[in-house]
Order: sequence, then structure tokens, then C-alpha cells
Amino acid sequence: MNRTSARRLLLLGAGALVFALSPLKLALAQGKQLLRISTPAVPDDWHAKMWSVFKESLDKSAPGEFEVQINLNASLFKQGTEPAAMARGNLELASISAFDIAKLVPEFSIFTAGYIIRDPQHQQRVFNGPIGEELFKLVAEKMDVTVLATAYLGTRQLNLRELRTVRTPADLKGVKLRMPGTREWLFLGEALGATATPLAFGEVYLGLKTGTIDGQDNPLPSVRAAKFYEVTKQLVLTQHLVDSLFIAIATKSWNAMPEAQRAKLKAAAQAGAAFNNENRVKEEGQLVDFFKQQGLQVSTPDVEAFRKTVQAVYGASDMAKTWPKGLLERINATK
Ligand code: KDO
Repeated sequence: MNRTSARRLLLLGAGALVFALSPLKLALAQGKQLLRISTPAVPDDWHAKMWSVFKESLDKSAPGEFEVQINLNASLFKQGTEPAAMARGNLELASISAFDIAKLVPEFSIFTAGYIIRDPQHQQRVFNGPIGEELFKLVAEKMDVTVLATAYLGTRQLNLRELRTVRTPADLKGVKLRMPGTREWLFLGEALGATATPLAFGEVYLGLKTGTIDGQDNPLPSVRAAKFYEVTKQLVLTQHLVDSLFIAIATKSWNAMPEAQRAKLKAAAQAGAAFNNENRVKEEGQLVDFFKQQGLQVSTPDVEAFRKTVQAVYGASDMAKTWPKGLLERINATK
């Protein structure tokens, strides 16, 4: 073999090697720390855009140190499987819900209960104060993930395919209400008086369009971003859950980083959450008019009747037995 063909062969081999490298190996080869992110969020939703803010923040504070890969629409991991992927070392970051956490940390199920957190400010005070500190410690111990920031997903409302008079939970009898697929989510749907049925977020639009389900619940910005208003006729402002998403990192990756990198990462997560929170709160205040313009009927039920029923159902449940003593009172007392 002459020298030119030997060189060609070598180049070909090197090219093949680059193709064979996984994203992890490629990032390592470039001396960068790979940060894979997976979320079911659709591109136009604030908690999808928050990851771009996160990335931009790191690009500024730590140029060349991280390779941030954002995977939207549950394209990398199915909704709800992110914590397991993080614990197994296949994913570095995700925004996980109280429901994802409650599966492994039953004490956390208090945050899956309707009408516990009062509003976005209350949520931030609870999770950024001593209650958050204690519970996130438990999460780190039991799940191998470290919470970096609390994002406000929004206040969940009912969204129905056909018009219906809904004043109290009794009016939802027989309504096939889609909920994400875990026990705690289904429990919430049943507590609201509906017949809860599990479905992944990515399948909800079609489910509403075809009539496989009668309705779904989500915060208004997500109803807009996922275009559920195109295939539904009514919003019922039940305000049943002031929902959170916790920006979390695999503890193994976190522990492997030097303190200076951790600080930059935490700051980036908090910048992302702040961007999300600000925009989402603002948009929640504006969207009712938008949905009305789209031809939806927006109704306000007897929220007190919903609150009373839902709180009673949770209070009498086995779930409530796992809530740490005095936690509910401490949450209520957080101003
Ligand atoms: C949903 O499936 O209804 C939900 O709102 C649940 C949240 O925990 C979260 O997974 C969210 O979907 C996705 O991020 C899509 O917005």
C-alpha cells in the first residue's frame, strides 16, 4: 500500500470512529461535560424555552465547559421515565414533577394533592425555604437526583371537548378525564369527580380530536402551546393544582463536578426557572381573552365546592398517611 492510500485509510478510519462515538464520548473527547436534557414539553411552551435560557446562561458563564443537548417532545425519554434514566446514568437533567417524585418518595405526595399550594408566590416560598430544603434532601437520598430550582408549571384547569355545565365535582360524573399515567395523577382526576384515564401528554391532542377522551387538565399556557384549544370547546377554571416542575440533575454527575461548575449550573437552572415563572404568570393573566377569541366557553365553577371535596378525599386517603406529621400545617402557615 502506498503512502497516499494509507493516509486515506487512516482518515476513513478516523471518520468512522467519530460516527461511532456516542454523544457522551464525543463531548468527553472535546473535553466537555455532556448535559442531556429530556422533557415532554412542546417547543412553544415556557418550560421548553426555559432550557434555552439555561443553555445560554451556561454558554456565557462557562464557555466551552458543557455540551448542552435539549430534547423536547419526549423525543429522548418517555414522560415520567426521566428520573429512572437519570439514576441509571443515561440522562443528566430533567424537569420532574411532584408526581414523578411521589412514586419513590411517598412523603412528597402532599404536593400532588389538589388545593394545597395556594398560588405561585406560595409555591416559591415553600420550595425555596426550609420545607423545600428538607424534602429535596429526602429526594436526593431516595432518587439520586439533586433539585436545583423550582419552576411554576402553572395552575391546572379543566379543558373539555364538549360544552357541559360544571359547578361542582358531581357534575364531572362519567367524564373521561385524561391524566398522565401514574397512580397519583389518576387519584387527582378521581378526586375531582371524573373518571380518570391515563394518556401520555403527546397523545392528548389526538385523544381530544377523536373523542377517546372527554377532557384533559393543564395550565392555560400549556393548553395554548399544545394547541388543545383547537380540539376543545370549554375551559372550567377549577384551579385545582398549582403545579411545579423541579429542575433536577443526576446526583452522580453533580457530585463529579467541581464546586465552581456546580455554582454556574445552579445559577443557570435558576435563571431558566425565573424566565419560565415570570412569563407563565404573565401569560396566565392574559389567556382567558385569547381562548374566548378562539371560540371557547370559559366558565368558573364553585371553586369552594371543588376545594372542599378534593381536600376531603385526600384527607381520608392512604396517601395522606405518608405525609410527614405537621407538614400540611407548615405549608399552610408559609406566607
Ligand atoms: C401533563 O402531561 O399533563 C403535564 O402537564 C404533566 C407535567 O408534569 C409535565 O410532564 C407536562 O405535562 C409536560 O412537561 C408537558 O407540558
